Amino acid sequence: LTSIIPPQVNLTDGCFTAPDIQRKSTTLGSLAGIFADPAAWRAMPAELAVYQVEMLPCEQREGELFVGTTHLQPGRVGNEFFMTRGHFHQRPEQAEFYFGLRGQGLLLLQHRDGACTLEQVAPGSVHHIPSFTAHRLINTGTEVLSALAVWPTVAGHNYDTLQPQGFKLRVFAEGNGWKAEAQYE
Ligand code: PAN
Ligand code: ZN
Repeated sequence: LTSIIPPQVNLTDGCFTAPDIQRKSTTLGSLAGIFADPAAWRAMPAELAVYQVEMLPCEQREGELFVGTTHLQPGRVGNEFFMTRGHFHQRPEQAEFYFGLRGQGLLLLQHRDGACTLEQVAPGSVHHIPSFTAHRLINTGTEVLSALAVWPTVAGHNYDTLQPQGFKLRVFAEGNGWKAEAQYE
């Protein structure tokens, strides 16, 4: 019997070593309508990479799981921290786990009833994203925020449900910290 070398993930930064790893970069230019201050967004370079997702390939059938890492750069658009687009799952009952590995930030959860919660993301933090809950990572720190995620391959992404209003809560820099502001009722 022989043994195989599995893919490796560096748990201090979430970087994978695997021949067939898939990577997707999201630029500031592709995040139109996401940040609160459109003038500040327009004044910044569109080609700037705000976050990169790397994940292991997996067959997208019922019961299977994806694993991947989001690397979210530090930065702001105006006073608002860099963040992921955020989504409900296409199959909204599908849950997910996030694990903080590097950097400091927040996980914004918007529940089915519209209530929002913020969880502190830091190395070692474990985040259960329940069914029917939209989620977004926010980098409130000065270094890259990296979070590992595990989610069902059938979950999919639904970016439309949150539009046009977006999440009910936004997070802005205040002094050396942050403040959250409700956007609408
Ligand atoms: C993550 C996210 C990743 C990028 O893998 O897809 O952080 O965020 P957006 O998809 O909102 O741009 C995940 O939650 N998958 O389900
Ligand atoms: Zn998700």
